[in-house]
Amino acid sequence: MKTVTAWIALGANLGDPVAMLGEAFDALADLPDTRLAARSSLYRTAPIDAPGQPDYYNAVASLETALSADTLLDALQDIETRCGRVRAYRNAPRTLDLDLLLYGDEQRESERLTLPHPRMHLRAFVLAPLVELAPALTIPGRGAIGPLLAACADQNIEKLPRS
Ligand code: PH2
Ligand code: MG
Ligand code: MG
Repeated sequence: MKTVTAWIALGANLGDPVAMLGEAFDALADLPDTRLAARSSLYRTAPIDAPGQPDYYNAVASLETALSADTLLDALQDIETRCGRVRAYRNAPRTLDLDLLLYGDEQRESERLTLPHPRMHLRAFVLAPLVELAPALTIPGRGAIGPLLAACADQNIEKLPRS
């Protein structure tokens, strides 16, 4: 079976975010034709572009998947819905947000899906857990994640001990 490495960002800032991210990792591990290859630590992070919201909890996962990028995106949205996400408005606080960051080295821009994720290279809450799991990773069109994370030093994030 031909598989691709996909990277997923997990985020939550309502309800019980730590429990929610645990459920989300379990749901990712249960996806068809997919193996959950690695999961990062959880990070407590100050909200970006979301003034006045509670802190987020963020993490990333890597998947080895035979699903297409579009089918994987459908599956991520299905998990969000099952976990109680309501799409109120852009950047509304959320029980669970699952973003497809990278699908192999694919670069594309469509109405539904832009790859790599268009803001991932600017966000410490994505880059720090990525550096934890894959320090040599590069983002197609953006470069190596280490220097990109160094450029986000002003963003407040705290790595939580693994439980
Ligand atoms: N997600 C957003 C907007 N702002 N800030 C943090 N710290 N973490 C997030 O996951 C996040 C955010 C929209 O998806
Ligand atoms: Mg999202
Ligand atoms: Mg998001």
